[in-house]
Amino acid sequence: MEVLQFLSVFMLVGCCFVLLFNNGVEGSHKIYTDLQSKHAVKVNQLHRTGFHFQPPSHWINDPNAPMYYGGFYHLFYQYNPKGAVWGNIVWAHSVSKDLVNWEALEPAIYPTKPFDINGCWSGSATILPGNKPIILYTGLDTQNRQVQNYAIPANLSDPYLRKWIKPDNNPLVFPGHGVNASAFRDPTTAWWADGHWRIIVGSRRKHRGIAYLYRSKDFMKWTQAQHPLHSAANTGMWECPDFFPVSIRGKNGLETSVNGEHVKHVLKVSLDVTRYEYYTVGTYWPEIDRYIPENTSADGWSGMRYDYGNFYASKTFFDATTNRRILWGWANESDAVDHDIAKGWAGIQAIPRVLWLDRCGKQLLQWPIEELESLRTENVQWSNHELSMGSHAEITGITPAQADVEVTFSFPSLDKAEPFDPSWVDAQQLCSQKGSSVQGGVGPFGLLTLASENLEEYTPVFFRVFKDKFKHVVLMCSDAKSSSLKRGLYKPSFAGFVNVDLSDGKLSLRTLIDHSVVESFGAEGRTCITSRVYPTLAVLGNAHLYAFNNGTESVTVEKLNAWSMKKPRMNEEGNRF
Ligand code: DQQ
Repeated sequence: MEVLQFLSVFMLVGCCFVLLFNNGVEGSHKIYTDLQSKHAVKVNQLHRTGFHFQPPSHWINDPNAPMYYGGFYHLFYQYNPKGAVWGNIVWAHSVSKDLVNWEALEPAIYPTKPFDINGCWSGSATILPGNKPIILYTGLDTQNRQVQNYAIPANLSDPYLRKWIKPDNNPLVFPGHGVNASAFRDPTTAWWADGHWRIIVGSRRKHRGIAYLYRSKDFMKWTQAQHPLHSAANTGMWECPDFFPVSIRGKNGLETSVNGEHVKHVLKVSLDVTRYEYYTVGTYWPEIDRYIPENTSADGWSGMRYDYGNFYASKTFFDATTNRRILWGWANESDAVDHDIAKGWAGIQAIPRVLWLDRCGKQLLQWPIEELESLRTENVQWSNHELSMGSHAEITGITPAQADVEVTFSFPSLDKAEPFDPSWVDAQQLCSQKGSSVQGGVGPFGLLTLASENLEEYTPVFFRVFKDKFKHVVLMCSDAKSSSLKRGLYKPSFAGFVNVDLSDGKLSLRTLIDHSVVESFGAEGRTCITSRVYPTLAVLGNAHLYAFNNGTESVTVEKLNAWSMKKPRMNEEGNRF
């Protein structure tokens, strides 16, 4: 009893501390009042990325309202123009012709009105009939309530959409009766069904994560539906929900309002409590406005993830010009706040990914947009290169700190796979126990990325195959444990299981390496992991790349194709299309 009392007091004090610390506003980002307006004196280039999306300096977080309009891809994002930690947030805006080269424009939305004076937080774009974009975003009003506002372009004939108007009939949506006004944010792209537009807004009631549903005939007057579109117990605040249809056949994306026989739906939520996301695949019935996940989609902490690493607040959009559904996600830092201040910047966006439903209908597949391949330059190829137990072979002839690597490994048999203990449900924990250097049977094998010459530092991305009673279990890891000699960094052993058929004795891996980010796609995009790492020795020209095998079964690099990656135009001053 005493222990229970102690725990409740402890939790109560903890909650008060969190609320006080956040100025009473329940927002998910830590607030450093003394640092948020500290301009970067100098931007440290060492760990800046070569081909990932980032502004020239300061803090970025969530991607907002991605869309295609007027011949340009538009990306907005949460940005602090005054410092390298979260704060002073505005909607920064960039445009691109190819999702690879970017030009920065003036911020599109920033606090000016009573309905957003305390913050312009995340939101989404909808293209209304007549090709008219409209943005819905969360404003923090004069009382710090989270309300949903809209903004429209001042001039539709400007393909850059430089100026946005926030009309005075805002906010469109107030937190209704019983809705927690400090946990009510991140409206989705709207979809049209049964004569109404619909959106969902992320929230929570106590510990239950909720996607509140709103309907409107004219996009201006919104009514809260009697019940949420979906909710799940004990998942905490749902940030940045995303809800969209996927085709049950083929790779083509679908416009957000499409539904029918050949369609399933995906609901993704970002869990504020731990900063990871999960998604479910299910069915949406517009007549009753219910979404029900399939029984193969765990709806909670053990759910499927787009990415098992640094990847949060993601958002998709439908690119009608190429029929793709494209995913953007924020690859947050893993270093400490004083490092961010010293760097003068924090946060990047992961490479945009095409996303579609796997043939089995149970999970999504993801792959970097093909436009990225335009940056590939020097190329090295291997075929049938055997990796005996305990060996590592250097991949030379490209720039290992800025590279794109595609590799297929094969193994003659699975007989030596280690036994799987069914209590191993947590992939990350398993990866941290059985790292890349602990000998296994089939695996660990993979790549040692951002490695120093004598392996004082390296970020291994690898597979390890286990034998369960009736099937094989494949673990994929991106392990930051040995990524840097620097202290005080978060160095997680990110990992996920890979649902893949091993009957052909092969496993493939694609890894994008970019100075402080290693973004990996296992088994054709079945499991993806992004790690943010900060090597001290394995930097720039001193970084190395190896293929390795630490399993007793020999493994062959059946095919390897690796490229140095060029730097695109990336939001620099004077960069004009
Ligand atoms: N970031 C935004 C919020 C969102 C959170 C504020 C997720 O709208 O819930 O910058 O990272």
